[in-house]
Amino acid sequence: MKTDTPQTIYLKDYTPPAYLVDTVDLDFSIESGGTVVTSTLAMRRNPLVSARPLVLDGEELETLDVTVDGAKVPFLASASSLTVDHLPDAFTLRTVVRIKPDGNTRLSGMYRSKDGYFTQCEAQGFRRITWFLDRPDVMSTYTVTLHADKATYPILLANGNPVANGEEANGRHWAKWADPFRKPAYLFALVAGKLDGLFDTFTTASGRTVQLAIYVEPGKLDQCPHAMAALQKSMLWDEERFGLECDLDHYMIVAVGDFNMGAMENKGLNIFNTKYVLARADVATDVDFENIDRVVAHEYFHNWTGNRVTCRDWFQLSLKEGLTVFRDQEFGADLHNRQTARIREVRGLRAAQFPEDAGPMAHPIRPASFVEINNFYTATVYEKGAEVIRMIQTLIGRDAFRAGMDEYFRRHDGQAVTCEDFVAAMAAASGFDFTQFMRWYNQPGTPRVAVDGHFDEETKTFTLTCTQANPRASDESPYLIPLRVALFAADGNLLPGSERLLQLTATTQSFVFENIAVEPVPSLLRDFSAPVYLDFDYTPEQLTVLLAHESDPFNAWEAGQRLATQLILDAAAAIAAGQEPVWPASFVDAARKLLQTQAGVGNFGGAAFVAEALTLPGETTLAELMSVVDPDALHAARNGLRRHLAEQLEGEFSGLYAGLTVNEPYAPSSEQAGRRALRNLCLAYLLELDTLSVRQLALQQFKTADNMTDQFAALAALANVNAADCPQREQALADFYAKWKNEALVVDKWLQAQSTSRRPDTLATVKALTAHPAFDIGNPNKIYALIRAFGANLVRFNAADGSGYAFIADQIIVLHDRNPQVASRLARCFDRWTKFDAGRQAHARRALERVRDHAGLSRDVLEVVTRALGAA
Ligand code: B3K
Ligand code: ZN
Repeated sequence: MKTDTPQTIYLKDYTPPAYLVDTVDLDFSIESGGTVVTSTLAMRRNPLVSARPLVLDGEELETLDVTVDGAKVPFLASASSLTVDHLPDAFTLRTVVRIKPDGNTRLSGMYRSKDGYFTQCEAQGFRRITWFLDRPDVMSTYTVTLHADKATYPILLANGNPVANGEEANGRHWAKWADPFRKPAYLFALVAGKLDGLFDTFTTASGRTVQLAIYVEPGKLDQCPHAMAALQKSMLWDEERFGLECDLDHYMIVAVGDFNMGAMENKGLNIFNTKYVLARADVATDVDFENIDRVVAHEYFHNWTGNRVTCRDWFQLSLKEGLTVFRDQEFGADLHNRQTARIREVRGLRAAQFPEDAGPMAHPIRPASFVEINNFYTATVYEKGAEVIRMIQTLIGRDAFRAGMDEYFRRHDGQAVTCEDFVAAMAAASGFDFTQFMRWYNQPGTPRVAVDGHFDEETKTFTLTCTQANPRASDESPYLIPLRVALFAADGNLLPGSERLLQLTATTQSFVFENIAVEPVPSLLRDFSAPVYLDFDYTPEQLTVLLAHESDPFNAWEAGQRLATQLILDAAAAIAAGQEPVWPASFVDAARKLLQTQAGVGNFGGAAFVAEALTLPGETTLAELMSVVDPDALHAARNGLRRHLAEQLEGEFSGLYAGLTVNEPYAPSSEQAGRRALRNLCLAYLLELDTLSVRQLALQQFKTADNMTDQFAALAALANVNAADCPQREQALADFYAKWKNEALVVDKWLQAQSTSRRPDTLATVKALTAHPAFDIGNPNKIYALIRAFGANLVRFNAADGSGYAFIADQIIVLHDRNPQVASRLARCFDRWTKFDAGRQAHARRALERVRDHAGLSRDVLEVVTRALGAA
């Protein structure tokens, strides 16, 4: 195969479609030699566009027939388009194609997985099923008929409502579905397979009954109740918070083990990665349970934000994704623990989105161009996009935001629209001027806000001077940045009246607080009110005050993270210079206080908060703060601090470990999950001491745990033990695999515990595991667990000898054609290669060039690798 010269597509080139499709009728005949797809489209010329030929999209289609109004017509077919000219203003286009789902390894379009056939059409998979105008601004109503062998594929599903079914000759059967809602092709879905179903109902606020179903591989029904409950909770929450009712008669979720990403919001027929459906206490962790709540909600919420109102073009992706992530974050916060939810969101943003925004793939939440749209389902579009929506709510308030949502649906229900349309609805409902705010949609890069505090004893004023900059932006105009602040007295009291929402609108701007008697401690960017880096020259004493007294949980946590960050970065510099790091007693004292307040004495008490506060910032996040990353020194520094805390606080950790046992039966409640999180954090700290008794304690927990959270925490902690000789580690790994080798998702955990291990031999282990029966190169979850997770293992992936780079490059080459989307995600492991020393850069460059020069490289990987090499 020859590499096509990749074409860049620009937002500025958008033009409306030349033709519209009013109705789509699809007939799928699923046979062993392939699937024959007959498509009948009622089409007409778009009256707003001047006459031109019809150009349909297609990919890997074997065209058997093309007729217009029943007559054969001349057409021009290439590998990716079918052109028909001299068409009447309105006509019926019928095409017949054969596709080969069994050979579809890309998992885009229609493909086979263990239990049957599934589809994934977003962004451009529908063209791999039939010739079509595969763009989101072409919306149609669909009817779909499926024919297949009844014994092998007893379940036949498509979007909408079942309208008829029957038997056919040769043991075959058929089913017909009709979706009454107009939708773009990317929301099309079908499933044909042997599946078990869990059924329930939901009654909407207006009294309509919606039939709910979750379909999973046979034998897994006992892992579905949590997802069903999550769906029902989401439906209720969206009515209560946004007044949005489910419009469907049938809402189905189908879980499939082979899936490129998390889940897909196809109208009325969501298709999910099993990872976000299946859960039972003994196989899923607290985090898995919570993620399932969030992802089920996310896909359900898309039914309004994405499906009823969709995107005009793929540049507008954040219109639906940023907004829907914001909605699922809010749902998760209401359902679980709002304090720790916000902390985790920011932790995730800093670990993934900030590096992305500083690297070669940096893009605005609404990109201006792309080569392959699948490369833009990113942390920026999703998570930074959600932060942008959150800022809108922060600026106008919750009530106006709700009014803005109402206005958005009033104006645009049934339409394919742009980010401007969304913001215009918010502006109309609130009267707020968002002109300057739009910069958040159009610029890449994380802005930095440097704040300086000046106390004037004479005038009793405290002045905050804020200076913003974003070197990645195309020009120097300032952003509109909402900055939540408060002032604290040195004894930790909040100064009355000092809580303010500042609006930064100029490059440098000062804000004066009056009647301030003594120099206060400013708490800045409370609740992380904007996705920026906030610089303030805090003293450790000031941060200790905030950690102990801040009433905003995010900023209390943030104060602890700032303290730890400074210590680790100083220690890394010392280690790099051949010196011993020094750990001040004040940090240990602050940590001790936190451990003592876990019973609820401190502001946020809760074990969950303490667990977050005592989790040191991750290596990837810290690396962003270094000008040249020394991954070994950073790793040694961070673990040095962990060990120091373990030595100094051994008594506290042991005491808490014993005291935090959960005595009730397992439930994935935030209360229990918080206790487990802190208890397992204590275990992991204690294991830094690597004594025989702690190893045995970990092994004991591993063996006796009645839930996966505790069992896996013990396994992961043991897998991290550096000592060459650790029989407890070997036993836990062997027992875990023996016990769970038939539970695919648990095997993923086993792979990940090893690929993320800090052990020096991790690369050798990962390489060996690629040949283990547990691994399967055709399954994205396995690749993510073993290979991509290794690529995110900062110290091992960035080994000085380049072995980590060479390994990932090999894997990209193995995968690039088989599954370009997954291969391209692996290529993103190289995003930060220019932040390392010259020796590492030389190795990384060689690895990247080797991938780039591979003949026939897929467009997805080529875009990522070219941008990475262009960054040097
Ligand atoms: N909309 C899908 C993502 C599709 C990704 C295509 N490469 C899932 C979601 O965001 O809900
Ligand atoms: Zn989404």
